[in-house]
Amino acid sequence: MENKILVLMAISLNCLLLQATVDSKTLQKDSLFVEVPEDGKLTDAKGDVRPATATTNVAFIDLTEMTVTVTDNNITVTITVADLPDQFTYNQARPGQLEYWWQIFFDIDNNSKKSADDLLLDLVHVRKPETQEAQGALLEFAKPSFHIIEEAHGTGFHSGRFLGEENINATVSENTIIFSVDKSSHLKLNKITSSTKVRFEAQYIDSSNNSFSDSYPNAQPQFSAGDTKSSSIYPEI
Ligand SMILES: [Ca+2]
Ligand SMILES: [Ca+2]
Repeated sequence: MENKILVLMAISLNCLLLQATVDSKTLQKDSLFVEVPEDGKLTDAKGDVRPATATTNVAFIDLTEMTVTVTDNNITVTITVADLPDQFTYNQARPGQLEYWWQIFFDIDNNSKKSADDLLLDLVHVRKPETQEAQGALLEFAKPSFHIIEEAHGTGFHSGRFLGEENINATVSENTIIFSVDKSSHLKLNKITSSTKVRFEAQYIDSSNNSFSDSYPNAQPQFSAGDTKSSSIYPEI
């Protein structure tokens, strides 16, 4: 009898431990997105681009301060980085590869995961095939778009673009990238409200195919250089 009780106790303890493990995993997932505080301001540490092995300056993806302001009519997002140079060198990545990107995810279904129907605003540069290395200001080569996640799988997802630069006002001021979108540009934008949780990611892939990234909230990197393609963020490429 005593043995049986011990066994039962052991099983219960196991269940408790299992439960604790699940809970900590849930918490980790929760940290993928964050609520926007009333003043709209979010801050990230400076100097936390990963991996820390860059031999060139990657401060342009080092997120430091972000703001999100959502009204009934407009969505404005700012992303300040440690240093945004006046001139960038681009088209150093492999042809067809995402090279520079800054993204904000909106957790439309409020499940703290990247999932179907979540929305994504970004500023991206992909090296097109048969283009040469060039120099220019950020907005000469990187373009803003709004996407909807159609299907999420593991760390990757498929998404569809529904709004382009003609409807998204992107500007640069000092070290800050500013996006402003009228909600009347697309019905989907009405799903974004001041209580929608957000996540920021910035990434750069250099000429040797090394991937560097920063995110807020801080979490595991979503992609490494090896699986960037399988993430299929931009199926049109
Ligand atoms: Ca940072
Ligand atoms: Ca979600």
